[in-house]
Amino acid sequence: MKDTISAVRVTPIAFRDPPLLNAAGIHEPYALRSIIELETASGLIGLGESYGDADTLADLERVAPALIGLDPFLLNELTRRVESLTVNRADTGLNLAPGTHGDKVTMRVVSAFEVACHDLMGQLTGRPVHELLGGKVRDSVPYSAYLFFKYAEHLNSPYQKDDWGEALTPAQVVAQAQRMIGEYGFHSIKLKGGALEPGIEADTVRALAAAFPGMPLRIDPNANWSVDLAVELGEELGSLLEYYEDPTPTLEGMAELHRRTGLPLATNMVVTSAAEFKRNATLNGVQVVLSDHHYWGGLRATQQLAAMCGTFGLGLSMHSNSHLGISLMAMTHLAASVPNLTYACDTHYPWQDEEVVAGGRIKFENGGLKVPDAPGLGVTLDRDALERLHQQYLTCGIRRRDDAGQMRRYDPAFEGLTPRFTARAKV
Ligand code: GKR
Ligand code: MG
Repeated sequence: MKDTISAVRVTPIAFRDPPLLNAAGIHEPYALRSIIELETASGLIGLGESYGDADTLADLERVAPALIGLDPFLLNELTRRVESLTVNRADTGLNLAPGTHGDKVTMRVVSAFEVACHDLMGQLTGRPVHELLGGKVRDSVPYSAYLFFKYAEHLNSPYQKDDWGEALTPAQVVAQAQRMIGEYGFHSIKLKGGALEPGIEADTVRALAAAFPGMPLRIDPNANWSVDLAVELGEELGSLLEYYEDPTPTLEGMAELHRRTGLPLATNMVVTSAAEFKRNATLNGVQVVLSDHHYWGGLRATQQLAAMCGTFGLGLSMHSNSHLGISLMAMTHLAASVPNLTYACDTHYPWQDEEVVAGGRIKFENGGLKVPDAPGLGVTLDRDALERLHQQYLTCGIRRRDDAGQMRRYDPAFEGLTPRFTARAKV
């Protein structure tokens, strides 16, 4: 049946987010997302989820009217219409969220609507999204336990305290891992680094390796270590790591690190576009690319990235920012359809306790998500939850993610310079 888009809705939401530490500072008490609905003439609704910062919302709203009348199968036409209405800007986004950078406006708007078009195509054909992408090559998509150093509570916020408690020492992070792995069954670990004194982070990697022998382990300091420090810690920790994620800034810095250590390096910071992919092919800065359909141009463009990784002999993994269930299901369909996505994907999902999809929180089984076979993405909206999270957006006062500004509430002198650490503290 031929159907066309008759209404487009973009709803900003805010959901609770714990005080997680990273290279840029600390998570604010609420994370922002946009929920995209493409309604068709026959009454179907295709869903998407994207960033919720003010710039992304404005870009999505500007394009929305131009999608009326579009056949959701015509993705090339979708791209043409988005391109005609969006302009890439100077790169001012948060360094840790490359998808929000000004130079990715067109790609992230295409991505947001492309996922919702896939949901519609699936509903129109009675096929799950993974079948539109070639079919699943795995029945369950594995995710990793994403650990963070964290404070016990937020300052000056109605959402102050989560039940995970403080994690500022190796023992506390091991306890966090035990709980997360116990509850979700994950079979690999990612530790967000670049936040505390590097010696503590190195001790934490060693403590995790001792507590979970043989479990694949990654650390991601988000480019907050100088090359020399990354070499020193890489030589110490390398044998414990599955891959070493963005320890040091720039492709050139990563290339030097790889030359000096031989370690496999991964990134979601320095290979975030086709142009950077090309430069990496010359420099050999990273050997594993972390995909993210929210800014690579959607599900099909991420499959093309996977093919390029295959051609250039690079590994492929997937990273995330704070997100809810529509993103999680899009990631799952995509990951299920990519044969060379051989690492467990990241997800922030265990850090959230709210949801916007009907049925509430999506359940992991044995560290993975069963790939749904229902038409489309396989999720629908809980309208009451959408309204509640939208009201939370209206009252929370946050309009752009600002981890450094949030950190200045705790430490007014915090500058958030990168790389912040050039050596471990002398003992
Ligand atoms: O949520 O603090 C965070 C992460 O650091 C996120 O912003 C990163 O984009 O998880 C991401 C990563 O792998 O770098
Ligand atoms: Mg990363």
